Amino acid sequence: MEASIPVIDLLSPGSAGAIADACGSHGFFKAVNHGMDVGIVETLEAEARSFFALPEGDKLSSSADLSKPLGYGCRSIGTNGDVGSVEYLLMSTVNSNSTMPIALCNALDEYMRIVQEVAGRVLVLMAEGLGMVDTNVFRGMVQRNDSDELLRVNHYPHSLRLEAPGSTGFGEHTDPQLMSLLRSNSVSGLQIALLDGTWLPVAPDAESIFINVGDVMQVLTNGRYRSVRHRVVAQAGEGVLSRLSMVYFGGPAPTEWIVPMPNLLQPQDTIFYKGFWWGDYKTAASRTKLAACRLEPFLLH
Ligand code: GA4
Repeated sequence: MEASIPVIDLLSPGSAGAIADACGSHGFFKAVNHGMDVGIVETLEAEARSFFALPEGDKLSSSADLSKPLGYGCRSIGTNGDVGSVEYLLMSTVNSNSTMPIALCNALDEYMRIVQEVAGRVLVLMAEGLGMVDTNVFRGMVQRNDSDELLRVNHYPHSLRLEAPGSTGFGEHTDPQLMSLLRSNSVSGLQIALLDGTWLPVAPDAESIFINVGDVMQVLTNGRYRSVRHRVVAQAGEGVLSRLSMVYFGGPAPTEWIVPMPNLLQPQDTIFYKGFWWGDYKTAASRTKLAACRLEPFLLH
């Protein structure tokens, strides 16, 4: 297998096939020609940076209306003792009457709007690459009124890294949803695990976006697309900039039954996973440690 990150031009005629290959081999790829509005991305980056520059008390109180585990967080990830040298904002789309700075709310709303559109296009290509007749099937799952979409803005300040030298930024894990779409500034740190377990650093690229396959997609495709383990390693150097990333997570509705899709199976195929409701999977996931193999209880073989 190629020890480099697949790069896919979303506008090229062969993009669906290239995406299917990348999702099978790496569960990850970099997308260029994605059409995300640069102004909207940069506005959110600037607003998020101003927010993270506020005193800790202000950050906590200004997101207190977002109920746990959503809102502003610092050092602790999830609710089961995981820590990282990271602070973040985590929110679902339904986030109207927030007490966060209005300019930040607007920037988040605008970003959510454009990221949903790009994620939708990528999900269509992911279905097309599998030869599915209904190429809307994945997009439809994450774009229902009750779909479980999340947006996370992660900041890796030098101060937190110095507080805990040698610490990880964000520990290794797979994402539970169908797919995630990440955009970061030009500061490195992201790594993905290859099939043989080695970690491959992902060169940052503020102009591109990065897509990773999540657990639900692995199940729906009966393992043809691979949910990739990834992590962010805090950098030893003292650059001027700190890493800032924004990640969209495309999850289904709580009532969606997740099982290998019959139209992707041949009669002779082995079925690898038991089905589950997304709502139950999410609840179970929230009780696990970050690094846990959350699909293990659903493996049939
Ligand atoms: C990993 C992917 C997303 O960031 C996230 C994370 C969630 C959280 O921060 O609350 C979890 C983690 C993530 C999976 C296991 C549990 C829940 C932290 C954690 C230890 C928002 C998500 O959906 O799952």
